[in-house]
Amino acid sequence: MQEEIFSKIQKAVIELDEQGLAKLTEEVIETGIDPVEAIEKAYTVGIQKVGELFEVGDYFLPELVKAAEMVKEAVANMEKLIPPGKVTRKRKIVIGTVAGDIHDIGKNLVITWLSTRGFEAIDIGVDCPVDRFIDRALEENADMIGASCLLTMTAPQQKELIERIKERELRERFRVIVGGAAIDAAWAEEIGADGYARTAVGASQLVKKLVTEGGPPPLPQPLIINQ
Ligand code: B1M
Repeated sequence: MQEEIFSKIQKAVIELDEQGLAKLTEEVIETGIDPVEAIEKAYTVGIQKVGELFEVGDYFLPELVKAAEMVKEAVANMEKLIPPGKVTRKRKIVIGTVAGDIHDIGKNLVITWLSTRGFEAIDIGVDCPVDRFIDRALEENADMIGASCLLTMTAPQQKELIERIKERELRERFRVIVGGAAIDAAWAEEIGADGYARTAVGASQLVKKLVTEGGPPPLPQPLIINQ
């Protein structure tokens, strides 16, 4: 039954069926399906398929925007159901999407997961110049900075962020983690990040690991959570 609902959700996202999706989201909530599983196996898969249709030219920007809005709303409703977890000490992490990039669904999920795991995740939005990450992290007295990136073209911004932190002589002050569909673990290593996670759930595990066993920044090798 769960698998059936998940495939209906994927179909509703792909077919841009707004009303159908809203009903299915209600069904997920009412039947008590695990929201984490629903986000990962249904909504995320649906929006990824829309991305593939966009890539091959079957869908255009308006379809991409509509699907994204539908998924964003549904995911926001689902996120309210994720139970809070426990961590021993509350740490702060400033998170944004890099300059030139306005994708925020994944970043928002990372923030939700971190918040539900007891971390204080401060959202600095999208299209963030490197100094915005650093200034806000200083203002908030944060422990970590997280940069999300979905476009190959803007991945160098993550590198620039680390370079700028070094230039401002703050590299030993902040741990820096990177993620987003445009990058991978090898890139994280190349640019000298302290950690990389492939998914939002992975990001919460990564932050927890960095807090408990990471050592002071910069780490000689990034911690990688490839799940
Ligand atoms: Co855009 N887009 N888009 N788009 N879009 C992609 C990324 C693309 C792969 C689509 C494609 O061509 N197949 C492609 C990028 C190609 C590339 O560079 N490699 C692309 C393009 C080209 C563009 C435009 C340039 C299109 C145009 O204008 N011609 C434009 C760029 C605008 C800009 O940013 N300047 C554009 C615009 C848009 C919309 C506005 C329409 C919309 C975004 C709406 C929004 O975010 N509010 C959109 C969407 C929806 C997508 C796709 C279809 C879906 C992205 C998404 O939300 N995925 C995407 C295709 C795809 O990814 N297959 C695509 C679901 C989300 C849950 O996953 O964001 O990957 P994701 O996040 C994951 C992980 O990556 C990870 O955790 C999340 C959950 O597990 N993660 C982190 C993310 N951040 C992390 C940070 C961490 C750790 C983990 O630590 C800090």
